Amino acid sequence: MKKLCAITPIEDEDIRITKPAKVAAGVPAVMSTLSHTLSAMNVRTCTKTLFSINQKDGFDCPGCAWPDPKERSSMGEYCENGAKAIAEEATSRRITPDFFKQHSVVELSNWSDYKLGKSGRLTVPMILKPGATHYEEISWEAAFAEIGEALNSLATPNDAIFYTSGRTSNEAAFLYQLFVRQYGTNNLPDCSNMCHESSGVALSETLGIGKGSVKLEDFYVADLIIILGQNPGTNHPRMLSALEIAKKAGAKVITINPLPETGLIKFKNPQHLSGWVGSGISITDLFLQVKINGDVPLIKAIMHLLWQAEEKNPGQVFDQAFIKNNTTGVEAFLEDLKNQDLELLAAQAGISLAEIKAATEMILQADKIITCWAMGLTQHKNGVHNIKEVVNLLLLKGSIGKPGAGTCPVRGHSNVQGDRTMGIWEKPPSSFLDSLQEACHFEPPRAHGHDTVAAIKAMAAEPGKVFFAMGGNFLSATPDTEYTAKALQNCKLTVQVSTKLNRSHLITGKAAIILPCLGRTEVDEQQQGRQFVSVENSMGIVHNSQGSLTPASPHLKSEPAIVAGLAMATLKDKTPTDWQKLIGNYDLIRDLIEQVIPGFDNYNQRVRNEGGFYLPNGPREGKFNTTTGKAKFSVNPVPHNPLQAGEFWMMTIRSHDQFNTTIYGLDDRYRGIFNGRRIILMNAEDMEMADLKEGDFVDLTSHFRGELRTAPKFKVIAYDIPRQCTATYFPEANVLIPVDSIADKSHTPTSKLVNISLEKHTLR
Ligand SMILES: Nc1nc2c(c(=O)[nH]1)N[C@H]1C(S)=C(S)[C@@H](COP(=O)(O)OP(=O)(O)OC[C@H]3O[C@@H](n4cnc5c(=O)[nH]c(N)nc54)[C@H](O)[C@@H]3O)O[C@H]1N2
Ligand SMILES: Nc1nc2c(c(=O)[nH]1)N[C@H]1C(S)=C(S)[C@@H](COP(=O)(O)OP(=O)(O)OC[C@H]3O[C@@H](n4cnc5c(=O)[nH]c(N)nc54)[C@H](O)[C@@H]3O)O[C@H]1N2
Ligand SMILES: [Mo]
Repeated sequence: MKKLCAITPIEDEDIRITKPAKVAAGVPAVMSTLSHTLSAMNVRTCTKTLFSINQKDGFDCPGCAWPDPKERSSMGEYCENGAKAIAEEATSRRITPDFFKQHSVVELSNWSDYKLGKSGRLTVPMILKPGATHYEEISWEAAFAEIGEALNSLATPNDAIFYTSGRTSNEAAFLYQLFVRQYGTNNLPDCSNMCHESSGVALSETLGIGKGSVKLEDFYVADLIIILGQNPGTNHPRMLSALEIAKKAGAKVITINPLPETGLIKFKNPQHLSGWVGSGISITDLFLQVKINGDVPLIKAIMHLLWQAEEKNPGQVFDQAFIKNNTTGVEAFLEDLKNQDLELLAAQAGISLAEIKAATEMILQADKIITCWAMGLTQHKNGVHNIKEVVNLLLLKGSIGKPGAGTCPVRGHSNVQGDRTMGIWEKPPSSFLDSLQEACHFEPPRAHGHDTVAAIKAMAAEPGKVFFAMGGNFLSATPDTEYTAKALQNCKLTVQVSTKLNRSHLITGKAAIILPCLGRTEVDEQQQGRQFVSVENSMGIVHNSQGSLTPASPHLKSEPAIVAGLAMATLKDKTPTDWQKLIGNYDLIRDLIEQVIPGFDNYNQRVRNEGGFYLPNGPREGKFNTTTGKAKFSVNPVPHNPLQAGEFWMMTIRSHDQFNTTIYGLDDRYRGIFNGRRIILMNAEDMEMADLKEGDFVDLTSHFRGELRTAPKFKVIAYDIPRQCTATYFPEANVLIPVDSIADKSHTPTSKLVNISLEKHTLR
């Protein structure tokens, strides 16, 4: 029998557990930076790269979307995890055609994600022909022709799916959507569908723009910063520097999280001398250890207390003038709030009344409040409600549209926000399509396309589709890994534009193609000379990014050049666009963007200004482009997540040594977990009730509408986490997340809440 590819290989691990760290960053972070970078590249490349990250003439860190301060640190404006991201890309290891001759696809699929990633950079286009066991080399021209032919043979363009991960530059993203729409579909799912889509939906409905409203400078003058469902010490380490400045200027911080994340407790800034020798700065003033998905009842309880205080002292608590002039819906909102039962809310949140009162007191005192959040709020069935409830709190306090206050959804991928601005969206607004039609002289399709989950289901439902990915690792990042694998294997062709080898190259359609591309750190030479690209950070600032390293291979193409090659091979003479000309000089792409997308006037000139330029943001100026023309209060019900006997809530989180599905290393230093990833964090009392000891292995089963999914062999770790709550790492636990378990409206997979049960390990 033909050996099958492993979808989720399981390695034997010798996991070591210590106490969680008390302080984030400091000297251990510097040591870790050096060990990761020096093991991947030589000292010269290492220093050259680290010092040009996020500098004004350097490249944008591919690590995350946190903005750069005006004053850049001379020690390099990067963090430990940004350095790991760079080391991963600037590694000196290479994957050559010989590598693929030596290792069959089945063999590679049995390697861990860690080992796949450490194999090095992809260097030449490769094809896996139908029925073949090994990838073989193919020329760019032949690869484009194969893909073009497959696309043109589909019954309808809607049988093709074009995924984007969030590292793609504005220029590449714009060209990509232009090609896809000229080809004839809006099937443009992206990683945002699994990430901040709930934020986009909630903020658009309530405030009129799907982005945050604060700038970095606002942190420095805020009275209070509330951080919900986010772990910046690992995922946005440079945010800790902003929090450090805010704290020194007198701001208070409330943290809402089921886990006491080290970075939010204490921080030693490695970019200052004091971070090397001092004892560090305390970040959180009040930690509310909420149950998983307990945020709505918690915020409601706080707002109920605020309302009681306002009743006692009218006009002293709420910003009545702001509410009157700038909002709608406050009556229905207050009606619902008054009728809430405080004790019940506290129980649902898992927070004591005393702590809720302490939080309320801090909010009462604060005039300028910033709320920050990430996946802990968005990846829930009620993800949209979670964020709308956060907006309600800001509106009551008039904490939006003034310095030091507003919304801060902290984005993930370094250009995920820019990609959406560029039109990577399965549901493009008609105004965008109208401008595209006018500027680019073609009729874009109007019907909405598939988002990520819908795309998986469409591929599973019908054989013979074509799946194309601009970056990312679709198989491992999406939910329900076994189901998604079948969906991809059902395709006639799957294509990945990638820098590094990952599991999506190994679990493929009948045929598969790998197109290797330049990374951020590398020089991009085109016909008219050296090019730069631009990106939009989490706070709406568009700035340029230019690589300085010699490309990993002379055969790599830039993402814009790949899109152009594909467009010419697929559309042939049916395109009104001069693709060749556009990629000869990216200024021409930016000219086109300027014609189509509002806010990009004088793009070429302004993007060359130091620090870039800021995109228009209504809420920042007190303008709310909603259906009522004002900011909207909303009524968000308390979620109910019943547990059957023996069940727990499970959230999937990131360790300190990973970037999504890229596994940099096997440690989660801050949480005290070393040398392995198949772990489950549990409350010690729950363990006792379940007759489990630390170090026991368990098999996990998820329960959803009568469907069962299993994942074997996770090591139990006793951890400071609320009762009934557990945590595992993404992507190991993605097999347990049902494809139909998605957020209302945003369709984001509920990666932070799945019901599971556990049995002592016996499977496999
Ligand atoms: N180094 C590194 N940097 C990254 C990434 C990476 O993988 N590695 N990924 C990037 C991407 S794409 C993204 S989207 C971001 C992700 O950044 P985060 O959202 O910080 O990442 P997660 O690990 O998913 O962490 C979610 C946090 O939410 C908490 N949480 C879970 N459920 C709940 C809940 O119901 N309520 C509350 N209040 N909290 C909850 C968890 O305990 C955890 O602290 O980071 C980006 N930056
Ligand atoms: N269970 C669970 N699932 C989740 C999440 C979770 O918290 N829990 N988080 C979700 C979130 S927030 C996100 S954003 C998604 C992430 O989903 P994706 O964006 O699809 O996944 P990544 O792991 O970031 O993609 C990594 C791959 O991108 C490629 N790559 C890196 N740099 C470049 C580049 O410059 N160009 C190109 N073309 N390719 C490049 C490399 O080949 C690398 O292997 O996962 C989601 N999945
Ligand atoms: Mo993300």
